[in-house]
Amino acid sequence: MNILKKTVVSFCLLGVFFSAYPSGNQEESAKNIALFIPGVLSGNPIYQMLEQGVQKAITEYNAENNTSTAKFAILEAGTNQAEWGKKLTSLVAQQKYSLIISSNPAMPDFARPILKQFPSQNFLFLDAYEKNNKNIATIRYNQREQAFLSGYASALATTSKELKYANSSKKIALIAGQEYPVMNNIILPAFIEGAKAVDKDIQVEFRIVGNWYDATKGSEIAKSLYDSGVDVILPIAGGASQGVIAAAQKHGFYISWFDDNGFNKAPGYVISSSVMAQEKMAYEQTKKFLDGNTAFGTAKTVGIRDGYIQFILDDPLYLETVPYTMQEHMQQIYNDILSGKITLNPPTF
Ligand code: RBF
Repeated sequence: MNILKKTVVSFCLLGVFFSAYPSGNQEESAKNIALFIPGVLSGNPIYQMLEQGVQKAITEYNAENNTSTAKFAILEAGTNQAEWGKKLTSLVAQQKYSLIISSNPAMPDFARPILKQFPSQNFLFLDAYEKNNKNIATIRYNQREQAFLSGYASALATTSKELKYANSSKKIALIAGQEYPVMNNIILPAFIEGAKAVDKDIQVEFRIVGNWYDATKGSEIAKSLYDSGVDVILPIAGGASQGVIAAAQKHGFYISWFDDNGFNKAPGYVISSSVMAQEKMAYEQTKKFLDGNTAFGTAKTVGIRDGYIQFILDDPLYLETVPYTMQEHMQQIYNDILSGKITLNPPTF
């Protein structure tokens, strides 16, 4: 039923999408942007931030230039990844969009074969890394820093004597939507690295949901981890993360949150938020494109020192939930990365 609903919704959106913009003249099409969501917006802050940033840039551009030439359309490609290539191809085949914006590490793999057929299409991919492709601009976040801080906070929480649900098991976990190279080679290893920097005896469990929407499965996995002694979980599973949060509130364990500020998702249960400035990045990069300044062919990595990775240290719910000594430790490690005392570059693989 749920899947059926999702399919209907994406077809409706597709309908709007295909009929929204009659083919314009050359100048108009130069400002026509398509936003390709590899998944669904609902329950996925990473895509919602992307959409908000692009929307803001378009609105601002039109207001500043007293025009309506900049337009954007959204295609939600849905949760069936087997269809993404086909959907992206039909989007490109319309030859209506001077730029296709998207976000996730797999996007260059989908774009590359399409470029053979449509060599003039340009793409901007955030949360992705593709070097030396003249049609593609990519910017990824330093997720070694982001996940290291999550691991560090999770380890401080599990070993804390002052946190109500911490059981000193020294067992924490990461639940991911699926396995992919950035998860296996950067995020998980850095989560472990951060945890072990606090206490080398911390044990890190890793589980996979198998998709980015099944909250029931997320909840079941979280419950079984909790039963085995895990008291802090980092969910990176899109809509399925909601199930992990529900389990935390039901059984009593902590959540380490990723990508956006998650403290108000379950007040008292969220001990950290390690965030990426995806909305800001989408806004800036869309503006840059509208001004004709996108650096196609480049691959950039941005992190804490650039202001695109942050660890939330001042949210009232953080200050309320987390013991003062833990806040001090987090501030210290954050400062050490910011000052360059600790360097955490993402590995190449
Ligand atoms: N993250 C989400 O939050 N929601 C998604 O639907 C989602 N889908 C993904 C699909 C693929 C093929 C890949 C490689 C990653 C996906 N991610 C998704 C993970 C996302 O790119 C990022 O790694 C995490 O959000 C952590 O920052």
